[in-house]
Amino acid sequence: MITLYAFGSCPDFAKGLTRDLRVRWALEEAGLPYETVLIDYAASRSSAHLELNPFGQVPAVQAAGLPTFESGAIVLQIAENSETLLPSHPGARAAAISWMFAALNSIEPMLLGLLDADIFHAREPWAKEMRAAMEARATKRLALLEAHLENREYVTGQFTAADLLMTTVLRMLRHTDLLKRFPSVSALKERCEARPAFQKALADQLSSLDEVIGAQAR
Ligand SMILES: N[C@@H](CCC(=O)N[C@@H](CS)C(=O)NCC(=O)O)C(=O)O
Repeated sequence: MITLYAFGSCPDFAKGLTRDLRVRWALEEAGLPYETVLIDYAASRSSAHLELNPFGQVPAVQAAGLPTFESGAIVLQIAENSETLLPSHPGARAAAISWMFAALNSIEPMLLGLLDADIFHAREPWAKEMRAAMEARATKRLALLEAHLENREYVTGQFTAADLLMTTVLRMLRHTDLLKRFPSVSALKERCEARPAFQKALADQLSSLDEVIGAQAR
């Protein structure tokens, strides 16, 4: 059985965004059953959780006694057993892995600056000053993604774990209207969010946020 560690509560702005969604979605696409252990902040700093994720973060996963952390690593591990998420053809596989890392290393950091300015540090005096620079940085990178996607339905031509990660990254901009400037990027996100596996993962995540945190998480 695969065990996923996720938060049992989070601020409203983070509902539907926390990174366990990536893992839930990948598990749904791969058709793998899993159980969820919901933790709170105190549990995330416990020595038991730090064994699973040295940064005290979620998601973390245990499968067959092996702990994995970092959402990208977990999704890659799940994808290894799913032709949908990671095609076996060497060219398609190389492209999918490249784009998985691109979503997490070349797009996500560019978008997180806007979350910092608008949400995490919104009350800091410097947040307003940095916002324009953060938006310009995100816009530049999204414009290149838009150009890549102009004649493609998915980042590598067919749906893979790269689209899954890219979609969860793009969702971080939902408090802005920035994506409206990028029709192909928006279309990719909407196409992926329409997948039944995404809908199921999102519904499960949102309903888990209302559950009482289990004693086993402490
Ligand atoms: N690079 C990590 C980031 C994980 C991360 O930032 N997790 C957030 C929830 S989405 C978290 O645990 N925040 C609480 C904290 O950092 O203490 C990954 O992709 O798994």
